[in-house]
Amino acid sequence: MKCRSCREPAVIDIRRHNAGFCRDCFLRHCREQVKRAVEDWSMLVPGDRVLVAVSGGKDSLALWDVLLDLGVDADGLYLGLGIGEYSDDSGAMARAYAATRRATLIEVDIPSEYGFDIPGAAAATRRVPCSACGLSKRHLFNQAALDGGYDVVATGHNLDDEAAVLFGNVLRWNTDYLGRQLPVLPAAQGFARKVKPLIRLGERETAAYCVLTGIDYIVEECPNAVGNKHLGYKAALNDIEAQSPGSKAAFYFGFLDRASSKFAEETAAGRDRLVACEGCGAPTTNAGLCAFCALVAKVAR
Ligand code: Q46
Ligand code: ZN
Repeated sequence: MKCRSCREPAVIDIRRHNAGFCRDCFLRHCREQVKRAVEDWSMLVPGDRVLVAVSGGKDSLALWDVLLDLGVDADGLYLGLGIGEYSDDSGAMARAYAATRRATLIEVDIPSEYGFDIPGAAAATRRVPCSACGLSKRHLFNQAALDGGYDVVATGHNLDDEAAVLFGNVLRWNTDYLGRQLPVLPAAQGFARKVKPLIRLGERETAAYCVLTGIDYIVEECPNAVGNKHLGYKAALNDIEAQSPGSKAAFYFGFLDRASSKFAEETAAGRDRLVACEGCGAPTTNAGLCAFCALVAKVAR
């Protein structure tokens, strides 16, 4: 197979584009896809200070790399989740990347700063680990952005992630989630803007990006991901994609173009119910403590 752009031998083929690319043209393609997502959705404006949520995995490191290459003022934020060896190794990858690019990496270590780790929080609250983890991440990313004067939090959700989340939300008709499943959520009182610049790239592409640019990333999945619903939805969509390349992108982008606005009212209604958390002041729909402060309090008990 030859590169679609320059006709040199291809190193990767992308079936949904029906195209192969050589190394340099592929890396350019990745940057163009990110640039296009950013422009199409007005994710960034000139002068924005961006905080990239960095896990040490392929997606977040590829995102940080592309944003830096595009000249975006982007620092990283790594959250120590206290998930054993997985956390040790992923933190090391994030630090090593930041050092090679001489980029700023902010670290928040949940066990030392809040007195719990994700497995412990899950056990104490009888939640599944990913639920305790997800709410902690959302809270702490937002808080770090506000504290650090950042305009935007950028996350490494890629096309496969977004299509799988959409699939799960459609299966259960979680209409309030569907209204919020957008590549950009504007800033609001107490919330930094949230953007997902990788929506036009699949995870095979972000992995190839890292391999071809020599970025070392943690290959192992978090041990808590094994057997979770999200991976099941991804596998189901991968089967469909293998039969019919382009289905995943058609599903997700079709939703954004033709259906997402239909759920906006429900999402706006949720926003109207926000009050300030009595513990930390963050906006929440709970009376009393926000979900994160309630989690901290419960684990302390
Ligand atoms: S890190 Fe956290 Fe993921 Fe691990 S505990 Fe679940 S949510 S699987 S992206
Ligand atoms: Zn709170």
